[in-house]
Formats: sequence, C-alpha cells, structure tokens
Amino acid sequence: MLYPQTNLFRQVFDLSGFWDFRFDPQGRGLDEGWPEGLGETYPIAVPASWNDQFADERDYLGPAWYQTRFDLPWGWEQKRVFLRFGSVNYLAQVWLNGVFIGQHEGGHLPFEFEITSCVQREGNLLIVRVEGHLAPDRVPPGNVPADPLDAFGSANYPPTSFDFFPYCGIQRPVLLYAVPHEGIGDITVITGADGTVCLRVEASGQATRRVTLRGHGTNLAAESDGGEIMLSVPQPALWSPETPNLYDMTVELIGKEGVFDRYTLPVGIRTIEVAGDALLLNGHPIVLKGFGRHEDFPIFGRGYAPPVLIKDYALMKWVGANSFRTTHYPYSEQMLDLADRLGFLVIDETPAVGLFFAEEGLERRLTLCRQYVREMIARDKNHPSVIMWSLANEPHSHRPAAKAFFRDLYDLAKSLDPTRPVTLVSYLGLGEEAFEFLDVVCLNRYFGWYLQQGRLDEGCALLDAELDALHQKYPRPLILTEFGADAVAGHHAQPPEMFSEEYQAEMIARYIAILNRKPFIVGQHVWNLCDFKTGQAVHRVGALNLKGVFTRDRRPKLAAHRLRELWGGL
Ligand code: BDP
Repeated sequence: MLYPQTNLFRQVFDLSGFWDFRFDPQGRGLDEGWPEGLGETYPIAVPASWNDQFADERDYLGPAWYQTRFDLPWGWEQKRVFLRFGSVNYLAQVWLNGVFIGQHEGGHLPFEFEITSCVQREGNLLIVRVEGHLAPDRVPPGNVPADPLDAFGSANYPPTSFDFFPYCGIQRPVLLYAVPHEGIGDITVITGADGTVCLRVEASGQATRRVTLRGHGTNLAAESDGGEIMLSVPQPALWSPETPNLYDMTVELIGKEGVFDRYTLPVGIRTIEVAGDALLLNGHPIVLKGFGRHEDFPIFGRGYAPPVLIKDYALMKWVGANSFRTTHYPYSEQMLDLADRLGFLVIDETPAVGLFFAEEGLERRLTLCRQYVREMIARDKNHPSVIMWSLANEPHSHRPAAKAFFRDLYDLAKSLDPTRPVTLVSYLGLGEEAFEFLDVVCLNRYFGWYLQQGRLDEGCALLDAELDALHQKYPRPLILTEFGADAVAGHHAQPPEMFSEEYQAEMIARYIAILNRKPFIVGQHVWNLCDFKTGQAVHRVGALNLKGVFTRDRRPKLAAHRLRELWGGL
C-alpha cells in the first residue's frame, strides 16, 4: 500500500483541522439521519483522540460522529480520487454526500475508499461514525469474562484486556488524494547486502516501467515491461543504525505519450536474518537497545503529534538506544519514515494485545488478526528500519488453541514477507508453545516488581536462570522485550525501594548486566520510554503507568541517566 504523495501526476490534500463533532450516547444517529448531516455539533481537532479534548466524556467510547466539508482541488476531474484514513479507533463507518462508502474495523492501520464516482466538485459532506466499545470478540479484546483456566479477565476501568487507555477517534490524518486512471498500484522492494535491489511494480495499463536509483555516488536506471526489475548497486552504501543511508528511488510508467505516472520512495539497502543464536544485519550480529513506547501524550491522546515524534527520537538517541518495538500496535507511518532516516531498528507489532483463546469469539479474533497482519505488512514492507514482525503481545496462550492460532498467523506473515523474522512477545516463557516455530524468542519479565516485590536479588537470580532454561529449550536469539519498574518522578529512597527513582534505575541496570553476559540475548527493550495513560486500577496511581524512564511530558528520571551510561549515549 503506497502512502499518497504529490508530484506531476498525483496530488494529496490533507483534511486535518477542526471538524464538527457529536456524541451519540443513545445511538440515535442512524435513525435520525445523521449520515446526511449532524445538526448541532461542537468543534473537534482531527487528528487526535476525542477523550481528552473535552471537559467530560474521557471514558466515553462511542458511538460518536464527525463531519467535515470539502471541495475538490482544481484539475481533479480527470483523476481517480481516494479518501484515506491513517487510523480510526476502533470501528469507522463512512458516508460521503449521504452515500455509505464503507467501513473498517481496527485502529492503528490505514484504510481507504475510492470515491471517484460519488465525489462532487464542490460542497462535499463527509460523515464518519466512530465506535470504540470494548468487546471480547474484538482485537484487542475488552470486557473479557473471567476465565478460571488462566485467572484472566478485565479488572480495570474502562475494562480493557491491555494496560493502556483505549483512546478513540480519528487519530491519524485523513487524506484526500488523486492518481491517474491508469497507474502504479503498489511497489515492493527487496534488497541484498551485495547491492541487489529487486522490485515488483504492480500497475494498470500498457506501460514500460522505468526505475531510477540515485544517491551515494550512484545513478542507475532499468526498464521492464512487467515482472521483476533488478538493479545492482556497485559498492552499496548499506543501511544500518550507524549509517542510515537511503537512496532515492523513482518508478515511472511510460506509455505511447510518454510518462503518465510516477512514485518516489527512499530505499535502504540491507539484509536481516536469523543465524543460530544471532540476529544479523548485513551479515553482522546486532544487539537491539531500546524501548517499548506508546503513542500517548496529554490532550492529543493517541493522536498524531509530529513534535512528540521528533522529541522521542531525540530522547532515544540521547540515551544511546538504536531500537524500539511498536508496542502494542503499528505506529504512524511518519514514525517509521523517521526510523528509516535516523537509523532505528523496529519490531513492528500488530494490535493483537491481550488475546485469549476461549472458544467464544475465537474465529472472529483470528479473522481480525489475519487482517491486521495483512494490513501491517502491506503498509510497512518497504521500510529498511522494520526488521521483524511481531504477531502479538502477551497472549494468554494457556489453551491448546493458541498454538494453531499463531501457526496460522506465522505462515501468513511468512507467505507475505519471506525476508523478515517473525516473532510474538510472551509472558509465559517456557510454556509458550508457539516458540517452537517462531524465528526469535521474545519475553517480557518483571521479577523484582510484580513478583519478588522489593527483592531484586531474588528477582535477578530467577531471571538469570529462566533465560538460560528458555534458551536451552528454544535455541535461537532471545530478546527481553520488556523489563522495568514504576517510579514516581521526584520520589527517592536509599536504600532503593519500590516506586523510587533509585529502585527503577537499579532494577534496569541489574537486568542489563545479566543480559550483557548472555551471547544469545540479541535485544534489551526497557518498558517504557515514557510514562503513559492507562485505565483506572489500584496499581495505576493517577491512571498512569509510571514505568517510563522519562515522564509523560518527557523529563528524564534517574533511570534515563543510568541507561545513558550503560548504552553509550554519553
Ligand atoms: C506487560 C505488558 C505491558 C504493560 C506492562 C506493565 O506487555 O503492556 O504495560 O506489563 O504492567 O505485561 O507495566
């Protein structure tokens, strides 16, 4: 799936701004004809979650309705016109000029509709109904009934099956874009460390495909009438965190009258593979140092907030990190563009967090997970920064159905992208049967926090032993994808005790010392980069998870300084 762009043949128009908004707590909108106009409304900023924009309604999860009007830019009558949503959480239904044009389930991934036949030159009315209820047969699930088999159920409020606030609304940009009637549909780029760049271009219409690749002293071109196109870059400037070299690639379609469509994208030449216990980037072992994170900021909620992205990269670099996981859903496309430019290694994760495997709703959850795997890979396959797909975070895999569920998703991911390792992130450890076929073992651990509370010696000894046991059972690279402790900024204790900055810093440093001793550990991701908003629960003071090494407004705690020493940000 290509991100819309503007050039001689294509054009993008961003509908971000203040839209009209209306809550619909009684669910009257459909009966009262709101698809044709909302009547009385209140202004709302798009994109941004709705929950923190108003004085009330923080916990209201929908339905709610959005409305905006637009005219077509000049010259678009000759084009195909699409409407593209970057992310709407959770269920979106869309009407244009009173006509229902489609719906999409699941946040954090883009969807689009062709509107060529129903868009007017002037006075278009766009209406979006959004609904974010938490339900056991949605992914991620919510309102999950207690399960005697694995002591799991939703206990917090709102009743999520995950530990972050279920922000709702139009959270990423809504774009209107135009492309030629015949043109480039999709591009897939696969690179080799020897400098091969292999391209698949999907296009409609009779055309020659011309590809040019420029940068780092190279200026190459190739043409083909279909199928794959191969380029070979002599002495390639490879992409890596230390040298995030990108080439400019342009794909053009040429017909009888000349060039009729063009698309440009940055290309990083690199390989990623698992070999024994190692994770190899361009044939060399790498160790991921970084974080789990959230798209989370006061007032914006989970809304796209460009300065926060820049800040978070600056903070990660300051600490000496080279990597992050898109916990627990795919991040904005802009976040990945920046990872390509700034040299970060990304584990790209689907929104499948908190899955459970009771019969009821299972088939539906699997269908949704398949959809997310497809959508994520279609969106992110061309990013050199993305080095691994994560199918899920902390599934409650106690029932036998879990293994077949993940085998299905693993095979799907591999069939769509044979070039990247596939994993899932587990808290079960030895009991996670999907580790039998996953390429990399990813584990979250909180010994010395949720267990062995206040007893770091005991917690660290357990971690040490468990990592070895896990590696013995599943001999492949292992990443500790989460570890950390809550710390109230400004709270100090000597000797360290839980919730003090000292305890958090010491726990993280002691974990890292253990990880550094084990050659099969190829990654250390601290939970979390920043404090973030959660639902309400006794263990979430102020409805915040305080495991950030930075506060929610991005100020360093002691642990950030300690990490900077350990990871060489100094
Ligand atoms: C892990 C989850 C993560 C939580 C974290 C915590 O993967 O989403 O926020 O625990 O409790 O189990 O802080």
